[in-house]
Amino acid sequence: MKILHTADWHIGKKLDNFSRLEEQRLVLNEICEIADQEEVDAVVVAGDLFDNFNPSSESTELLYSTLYRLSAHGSRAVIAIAGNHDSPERIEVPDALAKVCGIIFVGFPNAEIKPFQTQAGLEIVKSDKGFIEIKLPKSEIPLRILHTPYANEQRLKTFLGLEDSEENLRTHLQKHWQELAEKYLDDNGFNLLVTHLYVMKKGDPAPEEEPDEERPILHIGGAQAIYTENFPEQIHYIALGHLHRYHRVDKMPAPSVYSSSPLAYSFSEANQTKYVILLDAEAGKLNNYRAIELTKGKKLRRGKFDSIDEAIIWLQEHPEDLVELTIVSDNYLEAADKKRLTEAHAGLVQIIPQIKKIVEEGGSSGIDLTLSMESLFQEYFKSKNKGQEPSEGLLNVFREVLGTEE
Ligand SMILES: [Mn+2]
Repeated sequence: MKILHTADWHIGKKLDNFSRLEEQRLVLNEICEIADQEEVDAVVVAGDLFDNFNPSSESTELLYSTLYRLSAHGSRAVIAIAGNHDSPERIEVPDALAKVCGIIFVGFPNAEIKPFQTQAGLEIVKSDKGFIEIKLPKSEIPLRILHTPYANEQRLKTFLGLEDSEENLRTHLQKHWQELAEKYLDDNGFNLLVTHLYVMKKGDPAPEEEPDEERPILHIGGAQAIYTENFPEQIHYIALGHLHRYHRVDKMPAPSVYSSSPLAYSFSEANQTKYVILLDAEAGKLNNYRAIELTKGKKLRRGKFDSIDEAIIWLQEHPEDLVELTIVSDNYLEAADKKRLTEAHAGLVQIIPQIKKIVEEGGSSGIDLTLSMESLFQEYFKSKNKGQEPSEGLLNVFREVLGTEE
């Protein structure tokens, strides 16, 4: 049995003002082609299908048409769960139509999927809260899936009857999974758990380079973090979504893997290669899994220069990329320089001015009112801008305002 694991499509996501929809179209097409070439039996999309709760009609169309292609006319199981960016209600809306094609949407934790059968011979043979067993047309062995969409505390309270505290979240999910595992899982099938959560190996440091919005909420003590030791040992593979970097979190009790998002969605992901994961499975075990590199979409590139001319040369060397540029200088970045930079590159997302000089915060010695108006302005500007000197251009404007320009 072959299973494809992907996650964090974030359809409709923009990088600042830059739409990524065309790149998404290309990379999702690439994923469909991989599924066909590898003749996979099932596809698991581990959450954050859309980037926001109210996706545009273009985004919706792209999600549905992609999942439909992946379903191969109801012969391939496609299971898509909600992430923290998805509206769980909205994810489940097309359910009645989706099932005809073998597409299973899971919006809420603990959802119970009503059994169905497609004309191509795909069938849900068992179902419980948070669990399905699928009979696939081309596979002898059943595929069992424990499905847990993103669950914040609110959703967990509502759908799992959770009370407070972080320990409760972990123990509650552990107990929930354990009960399902004992009831339904043995080595006569392949057992997969799919979830959209922040998962770490207990004791490991938290990953640093992650998009801000996917970081765990630390002020509630990392309440969203689930430990790999919370997964039941009957599971053969844990398909994760949420963090955008490809990595295996742990190998015990089974490989728990973040597949990565298909595109780099923030500059913190600038140097990452993106993948989908192909599983080769049989009854009772995972033979192996392989990360297949995705090649479509723009590169995100970060550059840092202290000369505008050098920055422009570098920008012109990378015309196809989306770029974040840091300009190191003594002074405020002049409008004219900013203009030269933006005109040099169509994909310049952000210019970050970085001031070299950091003047130590001296004790406030009072204001010397005998100084000239211009000196007072310079002192004021420096005090408001971390010691940065006003540029000559700005001083000229100031002089003009004062009417003292020669
Ligand atoms: Mn997420």
